[in-house]
Parts: sequence; structure tokens; C-alpha cells
Amino acid sequence: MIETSCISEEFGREQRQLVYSGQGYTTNINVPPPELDTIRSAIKEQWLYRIQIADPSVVSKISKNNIDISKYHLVSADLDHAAMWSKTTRVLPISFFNWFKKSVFCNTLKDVFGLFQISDEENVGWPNIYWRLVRPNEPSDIGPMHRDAWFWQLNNNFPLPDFPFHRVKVWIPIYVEPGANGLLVEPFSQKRTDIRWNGEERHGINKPVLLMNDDELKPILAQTIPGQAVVFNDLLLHGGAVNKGELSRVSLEFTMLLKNS
Ligand SMILES: O=C(O)CCC(=O)C(=O)O
Ligand SMILES: [Fe+2]
Repeated sequence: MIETSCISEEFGREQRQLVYSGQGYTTNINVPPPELDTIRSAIKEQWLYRIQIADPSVVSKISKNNIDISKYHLVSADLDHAAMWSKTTRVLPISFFNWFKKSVFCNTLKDVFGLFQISDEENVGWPNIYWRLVRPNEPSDIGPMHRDAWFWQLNNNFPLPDFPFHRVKVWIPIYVEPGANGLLVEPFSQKRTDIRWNGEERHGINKPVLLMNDDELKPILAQTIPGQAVVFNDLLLHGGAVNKGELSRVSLEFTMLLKNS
């Protein structure tokens, strides 16, 4: 059975206005708590499985001490953290996508934005819904401020749908401490025309480099609770905030390729 959401036309119009022509994002679309539990289980399973491959003794330590993914920083020193979490290891399996596409959350997005596909920029063969870990006080776990559109401009090998489309990004906090960690956004920055940046090749991937001084950007930390998504314009400036909390921050992301109407 396909779950249906029960949002009004007006709610949908307001959210689209916020994303496309207002502040550039909305935080009004939430993952219902039971669905957040399912997402947490799926991420934890993939996290543990990857650690099992890297070093089974760390899995024993995790089980014995009942360490949850939000306490990952307690075991990451036993692992080759920098090497083991390439993006493809964090793309959830197709079975997850098959559950997700019938979820209330996914159907709410469809009711607000219309029909969409989720992009497969890692070329794994199914839509890329992937998670991210940001440990406390680890500046190297976050990237600089950017527009997601830059990645698409720099990489012309990303598979595309067979319909005219535009992109909107979805970022969902899974374990987050509001005010201490999460996503930085600059409201209205999708409209800025003064942003200087460059492309640079690193590890065979073209990555954008921001050419702005810190005082030229005005990022704020999105105050979101677990499950409260940030749905944002492809041109919005955003980035990870250095984690000033107690827990490892876990978030989930995907890009909607929305059918132009
Ligand atoms: O979670 C982060 O640190 C960055 C997220 C991001 O860049 C995105 O969702 O596009
Ligand atoms: Fe991004």
C-alpha cells in the first residue's frame, strides 16, 4: 500500500515559495517518528557492517559496551576513519530505497514538489540516499560552504532522468543536538550573484573551491530536531557546522530531480 500524506494545497504552496523564491529552504517537512526509527536502524546496520569488514574486533567492542552510532567517536580511533567511509559505503541499499519510496515522508515531498526521481551520482545503479557522520570537535569531518549546483556543473557524468528537471536537496538530521551541531545555511543566498568559486580536481573528482572571505558570508545554524528536514534550493549556500556537541552528528541526504511543470 502506498502511504499518503495529508497536507493542504496551501501548505505545499508555502513550502515551494520558501525554497524557490523566499529564504531558499524550508524546515517545515518532518519525518514521522516511526519512520525516523526505521531510518536509524538502516543506517546503524550499514555502519556496523562496514566496521565489521574493516575490523571485527571493533564490532565486539561496540556490542559489549552498547555503543550507538551517535557515540561513534568513542571507537573511531581504533579504525582508519579517513579511509573507510568513502561516499559509496554510505549509500543505503536498494532495499532501503524500496521502503523509502512508500514512506509518508517521501509522499509528503511528492505532494509538495510534484513527481521526482532521486539522483544516482555515485553510479551505484539505484537512487542515492546516503548518510554522514560528523564527530565532535573534528573540523576535518565537515566541508566548506558551497552550492550543490557546483557539483553538477563540474561533473557532467552524473546520470540524468529522461525528463526536463530541476534540483532540490533534502538534508535530514538523524542524530543532532540543536544549537550545537547540524547544517549551516545562508538564508536567501540562492539569489546572490557575487559568489566567487573555482573547480579543482582532487582524488579524480572535480570539487568546488569557495573563493570568499569568511566575513562575506552570513551562515546561520539551522535549528532542527531529529527528523526535521532542511529542504533547500540547489543554489543555497550551505555547509556542515563543526560539531560542538557531545554526540556524533548523523544526517541523511539526497537530491530530488523534480519534473519541471
Ligand atoms: O551535512 C553536512 O555536513 C553537509 C551537507 C551538505 O552539503 C548537503 O546536504 O548538501
Ligand atoms: Fe551540499
